[in-house]
Amino acid sequence: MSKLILILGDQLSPAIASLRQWQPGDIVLLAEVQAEASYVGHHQHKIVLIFSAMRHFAATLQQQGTSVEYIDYQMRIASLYEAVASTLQRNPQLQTVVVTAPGEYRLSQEVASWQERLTKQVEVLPDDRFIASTELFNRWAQGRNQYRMEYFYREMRRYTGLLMNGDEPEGGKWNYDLENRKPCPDDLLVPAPAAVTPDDITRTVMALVADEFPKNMGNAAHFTFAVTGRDARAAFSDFVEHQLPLFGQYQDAMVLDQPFLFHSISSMYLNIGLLDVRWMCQKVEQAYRAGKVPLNAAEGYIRQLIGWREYVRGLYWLLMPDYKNRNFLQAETSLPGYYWHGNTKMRCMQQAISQTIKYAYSHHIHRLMITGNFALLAGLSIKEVTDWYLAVYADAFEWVELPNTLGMALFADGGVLASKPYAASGNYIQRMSNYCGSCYYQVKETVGEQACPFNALYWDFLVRNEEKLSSNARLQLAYRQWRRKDETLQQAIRFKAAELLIHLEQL
Ligand code: DLZ
Ligand code: SF4
Repeated sequence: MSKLILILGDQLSPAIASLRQWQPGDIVLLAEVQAEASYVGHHQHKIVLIFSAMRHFAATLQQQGTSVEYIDYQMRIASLYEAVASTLQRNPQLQTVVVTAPGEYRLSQEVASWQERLTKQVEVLPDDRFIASTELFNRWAQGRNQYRMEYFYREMRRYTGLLMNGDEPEGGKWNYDLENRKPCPDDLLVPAPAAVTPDDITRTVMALVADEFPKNMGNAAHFTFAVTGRDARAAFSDFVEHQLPLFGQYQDAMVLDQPFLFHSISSMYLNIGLLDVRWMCQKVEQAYRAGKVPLNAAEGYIRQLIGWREYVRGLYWLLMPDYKNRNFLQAETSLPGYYWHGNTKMRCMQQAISQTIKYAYSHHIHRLMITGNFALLAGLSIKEVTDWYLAVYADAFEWVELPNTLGMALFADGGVLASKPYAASGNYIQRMSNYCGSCYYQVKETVGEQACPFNALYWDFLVRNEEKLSSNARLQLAYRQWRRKDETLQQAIRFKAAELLIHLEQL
C-alpha cells in the first residue's frame, strides 16, 4: 500500500520519523501554502528561509531517487489540507497519509480532522527529533505544583549523559550561570558570524517573497541565512570554533550595533530541522573535552538545548490550548508602532527592533529584557505581543515562542514558567549594555522630562499589580524599596508613568 508522506516546512530533517517509513512507490509532498505563510505576518526572511530550505530539501530527496511532489507558492493552494487532498486526487493509488506530528497546536488540531475529511487513513508519528518525548515530559511534570526548568534539566543531563562524570555533573556543579552575566567591553573584537551567499534557488525565493509579501517586515533582498543542512552545520562548526569560547560570559551582554556578539544564530536552523540537537550537543561537549571551550560556555549552551528548549516544548503541549488565553495581569494596551518600524527615542528599543527588522533575529536578552520587559511594564496586549514575536523571528514557532513570550517575558501565566516577572528598570539595561550613553533619555532619572521611561514604568508596574504580585518572595526587596520612598516621590513616579502610558506612541 503506497503512502503520501507530508513534510512540513519545519520538518526538514533527513531522518524525520515520517521519512523513515518511506518505501518504493511512496510519494513525498512538500507544499508552500497560503494558510501557513500568512497565519501571522511572518518576517520576509522567515518565509525565504522556510521556502528555500523546503526547495533544497525536496531537490536532495529527488536526487536520491525519491518521488517528490512540490507545490510552490505561485500555484496558490490555500492550505495544507488542500495540498494533500489534491495530491491524493492526482495519485489515487496512495492509500495512507503519513505525517510527523506538527509543532503547533493549531495545525495538530487541523491534521486530526483530515482522516474524516479525506476518507483515507492518516497516521501521525511522534516527532522524535526532540530528546524528551511528550510522555517523558508529562511523567516528569505529573504531581508537581511547580515546573522548574533547573530540575528538568538535571534529569535531561542524566538521561543524555552529556557533561556527566558517572552520576556527577562535570566540574561538580549543574549550572555555571553565575559566571555568565558579564557586560561586554566596548572594544572587544567580536568575530562576524558565518554568512551564506544565496544560490539560484534562494535568489528565486527572495524575489518571490519580495513580490508576494511586500508589506511584511524586513527586506528579502538582504537574506544571508543557510538553507541546507550542510551549510547550517558549517555555520554551527564555525560558531563552536570562534564564538562559543566567549558565549558563556557574554551571553546576556548587549553592545551598540553588534546584534550577534557570541551567540550561535542557529535556533532557526535547529527549529526547521536543518540541525540535529544531539549532534550540536556532541560538538559542544567535544570542544569542551578537547580544552577549546570553557565549562561555563559549554554547560550554558547545552542547557539552552536540552534544558530550556525541551522544557518549553513539554510545557506547551502539557498546557495548550488553555495556555494561549492566559492573561494574569490583564495586559490589554495596543502595541506601539515602533515595534514595527523601530523609530523610537529609546536607544535600547531602537537597537532591539531595528536588528529584528534587518535580520529576523535578536538574542535572548533583547527579546526578554528589552522588547519583552517594555511590553510587560507597559501592559501591552498579550495577543498582540505574542503574535509579534511569532511573526518577526525566523526561529519562531508557537511551541517555543508562546511559553517564552506569554510565560517568561510577560508573566501572563501567573508564574508557571518563571518564579517572578522579569521586570527591570533602566538600571539593568545600563549594566548589561552600552546603549544608555547615546540615548535621548537619562537612565539615572525617573521623573524628569527626559527620564528613562523604563524607570517610572517599572515602579508603576509593581504598584499597579501589587495585589497579584506582592506576595511573591522574589519581589519583596523591590516592594520594600518602593515603600521606603517618600509619598511625594511615589506620587510623582505614578504621575510620570501615567503620562508615559498615555504617550506610549511618542516615546
Ligand atoms: C512557517 C511556515 C511557512 C511560512 N510556510 C509554510 C508552508 O508554506 N508550508 C509548510 O509546510 N510549512 C510552512 N511553515 C511551517 C508551518 O507553519 C509549521 O509546520 C507549523 O507552524 C507547525 O510548527
Ligand atoms: Fe533604554 Fe532608558 Fe537606557 Fe535609553 S536610558 S537606552 S530608554 S534603558
